[in-house]
Amino acid sequence: MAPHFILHGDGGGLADMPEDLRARVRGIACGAHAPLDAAAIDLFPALEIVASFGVGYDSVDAAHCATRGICVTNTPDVLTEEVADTAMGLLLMTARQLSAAERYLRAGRWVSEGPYPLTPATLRGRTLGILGLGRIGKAIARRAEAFGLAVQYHGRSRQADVAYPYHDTLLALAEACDTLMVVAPGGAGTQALVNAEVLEALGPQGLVINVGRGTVIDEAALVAALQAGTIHGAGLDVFEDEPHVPQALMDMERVVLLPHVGSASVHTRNAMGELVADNLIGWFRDGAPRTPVPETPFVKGG
Ligand code: NAP
Ligand code: 8YV
Repeated sequence: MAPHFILHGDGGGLADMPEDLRARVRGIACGAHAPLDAAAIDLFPALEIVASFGVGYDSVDAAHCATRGICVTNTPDVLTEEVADTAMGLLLMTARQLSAAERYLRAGRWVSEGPYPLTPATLRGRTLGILGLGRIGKAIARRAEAFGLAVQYHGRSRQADVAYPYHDTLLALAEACDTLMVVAPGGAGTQALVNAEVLEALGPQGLVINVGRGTVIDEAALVAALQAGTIHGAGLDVFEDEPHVPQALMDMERVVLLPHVGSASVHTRNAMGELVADNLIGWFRDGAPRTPVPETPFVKGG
């Protein structure tokens, strides 16, 4: 099959591309690891589309793209179930200290010291508060119901298609639950929403799981709350400054840390990659991308 595109660049610095080449670039495929701010976007005067590899697109200045008529696309739906699976795994690992228990076995301590200590925390009897009951949040909620957990949620608006109790502030949600599942997008609107007050409201049995974006939690406040016993534990797949994880979190046994693997199976990453390609092909061949973000609902030439 003939290639659809002439490819340039391999994730290196955009500013390092020769100016005459930048002038000809009409589409960019990118991931969250390579932020595209307004200055980077404006290096490409002929740019028509930014196809982002991921559902969260806080790393792309979509508002700026909108002002230039540049279409931004993301990869919704194809990763929803995978990320929800990861979120439930992380919750279970955190409540029952499963990675610490495995480290104990591998270190030979089952043989030398006897059974692993009983875990102070359990999923039994917990109420799961979901911050961001969107596509992934709802898939997590369905799984949580099957695990016997009560589900409540907060977002900017009530969701019409679910009957879970809604709280119009995050603090009210935290006061009503002991387990907080963060699956809201990053960006200015959610920056440090989960702060010291919210963590305190969860109480000493509190668990915080984050599969959304690291920036949604005030990481310093989280470290302080864990160190002081204000909450019991945390399970984190995302961090403020990836791939850097604060040593204070690394040092805590009641914290489970994953290297942003929510969608990271071959199956799901292939589906995401295909959607990136379909968006680019859709734009250049048919004039309409498959999954534009709400800020740029553009069709080509219109
Ligand atoms: P989605 O369907 O758009 O859901 C996002 C939810 O967040 C919506 O329910 C929205 O509700 C809520 N929300 C948005 N802004 C908010 C705010 N300022 N305050 C409170 N709630 C807010 O997106 P999705 O497909 O479920 O993906 C959610 C996020 O998961 C992505 O943006 C990404 O950051 C993260 N993610 C992480 C991984 C990973 O590997 N860990 C993988 C995929 C996705 P309202 O509009 O009513 O506020
Ligand atoms: C990816 C994600 O790991 O979709 C998202 O928002 O965070 C993950 O699925 C990431 O986008 C890869 O760059």
